[in-house]
Amino acid sequence: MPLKDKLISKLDPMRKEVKSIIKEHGNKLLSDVVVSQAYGGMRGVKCMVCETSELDPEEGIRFRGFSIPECCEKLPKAPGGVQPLPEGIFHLLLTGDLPTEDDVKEITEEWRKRSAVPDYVLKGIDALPPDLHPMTQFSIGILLLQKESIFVEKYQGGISKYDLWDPMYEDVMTLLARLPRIAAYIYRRAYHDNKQIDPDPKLDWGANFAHMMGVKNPQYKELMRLYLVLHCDHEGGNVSAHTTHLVGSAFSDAFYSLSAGMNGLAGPLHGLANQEVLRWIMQLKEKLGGGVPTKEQEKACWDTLNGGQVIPGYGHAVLRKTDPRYVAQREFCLKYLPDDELFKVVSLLYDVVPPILVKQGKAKNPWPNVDAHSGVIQVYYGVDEYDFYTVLFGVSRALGVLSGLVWDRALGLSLERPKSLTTKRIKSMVADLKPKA
Ligand code: NMX
Ligand code: MLT
Repeated sequence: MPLKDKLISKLDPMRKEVKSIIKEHGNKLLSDVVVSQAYGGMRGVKCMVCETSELDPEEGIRFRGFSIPECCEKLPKAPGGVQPLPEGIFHLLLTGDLPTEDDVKEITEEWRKRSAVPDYVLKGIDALPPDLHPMTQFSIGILLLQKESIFVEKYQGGISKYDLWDPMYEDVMTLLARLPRIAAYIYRRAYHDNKQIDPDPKLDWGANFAHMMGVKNPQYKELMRLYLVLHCDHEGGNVSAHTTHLVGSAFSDAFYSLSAGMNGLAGPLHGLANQEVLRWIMQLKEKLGGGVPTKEQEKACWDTLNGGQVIPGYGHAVLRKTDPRYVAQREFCLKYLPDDELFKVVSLLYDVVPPILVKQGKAKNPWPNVDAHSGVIQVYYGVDEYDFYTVLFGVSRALGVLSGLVWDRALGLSLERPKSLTTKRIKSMVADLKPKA
């Protein structure tokens, strides 16, 4: 069944289920909120809905119920490849079903048909300073695509809010189709004298992205597929997903919503940590002049902590174990680049950093997250321009947050508008508030 028809077949049952949950259980308590959570980034407050994935603090992410190892095993591969295809994870996130080989072929073809980036978008990017941060260029590139939003056209034409998922789906498919070209264009312009590489219509979405970036090693195509699967979604509360969802809740279209989400991803406590990890490791290597004795690594960690900074790539707002996305990348390295010097540094840091964070006693999770590992693999394949790494993350994250946007509109989710309090108001309330049991 074509992707859109499959989605349509899921809409009514899901809408009915949600309606009946709200009707029968709408006034039941999901979460209490204590004062420290209001000041502390709402950590742990269960107050939003995301259908595409769910994060368990001890196990890590499950995409529509499937763990990372299960996705790596069950999702279709490219001919001759062993890594899962991003088209497959998109199918899973959007429909909740594992795709067949034909399902992923259909998505590859659909994205290929929609992939031509209008000239004014490329010209708009050309007008930016080439050394403007790639994430800023990426966010602007996404916004420039907004001119063709079908969602806006339909909204202005007068459409029922229950049908808005349809033009949202159309925009989402077009946006995803064009993202690799925009990202690769920014990359080649910033770091390769603007020598652009035309797309190859025979390639799948991830492989074509790798091709347009200009990395010759065929293994990089496999890495790109895995990378785009691993970073795609991390339930609804992370900054990029939450921002995309929040902006979308005002019926802003997919372009506005994703661009906003990408601006959140560009923060060093979120996606930009992947560039910061590499910067930190390279500074460390420079200080050590080649050798990497453990004592020096320890000192570098303490210097960072004593300087009031975070060790990038470690810690997490929800996870309390090593991130399975870190593990999947480590397995890739053990298979393809076991003797790489930077991989060895990353492995050594895995031994050194957690005990130090435990000793410092602040971080609730001393273990590495996804960003601790991704950059060194890029360097191995020649992509050593760290400032670009968060764009790679962004192309992948779009798969999850845009699937989420389609479901937000399909389920008729409301404008997001929580209640805020002033400190004065909280002070006036605290005497009468009960402590959490
Ligand atoms: N290095 C040093 N201190 C840390 C670290 C770290 N890696 N992680 C947490 N802490 C500190 C944190 O700054 C806080 O300090 P303070 O009490 O002075 O404010 C304290 O430990 C408690 O923080 P947590 O409750 O453990 O973590 P929180 O949920 O607030 O923040 C992160 C989560 C991810 C923002 C935090 O762990 C961090 O800054 N990590 C480094 C940056 C990073 O790798 N971000 C990428 C996350 C994954 N992603 O892709 O988005
Ligand atoms: C993510 O992938 O979004 C990060 O791990 C951050 C998070 O989940 O909060």
